[in-house]
Amino acid sequence: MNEELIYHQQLVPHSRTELVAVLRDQLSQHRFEHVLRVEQTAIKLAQQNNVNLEKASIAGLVHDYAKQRPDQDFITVIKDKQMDPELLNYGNAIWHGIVGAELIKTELGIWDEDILNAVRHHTTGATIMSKLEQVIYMADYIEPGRNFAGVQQARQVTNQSLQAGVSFQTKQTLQYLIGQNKAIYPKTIATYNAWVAVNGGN
Ligand code: DGI
Ligand code: FE
Ligand code: FE
Repeated sequence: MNEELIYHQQLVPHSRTELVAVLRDQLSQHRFEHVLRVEQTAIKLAQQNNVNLEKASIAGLVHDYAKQRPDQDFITVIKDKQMDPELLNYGNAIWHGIVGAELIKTELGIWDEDILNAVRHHTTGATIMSKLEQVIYMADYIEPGRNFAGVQQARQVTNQSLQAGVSFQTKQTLQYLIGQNKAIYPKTIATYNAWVAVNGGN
């Protein structure tokens, strides 16, 4: 059964229904349906891990808000806000979360840093992640529409322990990216070192 939360906390100047309508307008049908599944998965993980449900709903809905924006929109924000110039060596995969969070502030009126950090870090993770950030990182990976090899194990591990899920995904994603000869964004490596590598580098 789907949770349709009523927002009470003034984290967003819209009702959930209005926010959903904005997302339907911004995203393809395929991406929109992904976002709704991430929201529901995030709410479930939030319930299991004592995380604010309203934040989980909002962050789940908006995490891919900027995914279908043209590259130039991100490049403009990176330059205007003097974000890390290293970002310019990457593309939409890295930008839609980290840079997309800036668009979410001005365009959706969401200024809660906990929600914004969950969006920023949903692709690369981060060395230190709040429970909400962990919930969104995992919900994006295990939502019921995902069907890559290993997703069942990812769901089981995450249901046992949110942190173990973060570690599992971090390792799998890095292995996958290396297998594809992709450039690894330095924060992705930092996430791996913090969440997967054995203490002290031994
Ligand atoms: O936006 P989604 O498709 O729902 O999922 P996502 O935001 O987790 O991932 C977007 C893509 O980013 C996915 O294909 C994996 C890729 N990715 C994650 N970390 C890195 C990365 N790509 C590069 N090149 N470097 C990274 O460090
Ligand atoms: Fe994403
Ligand atoms: Fe996503």
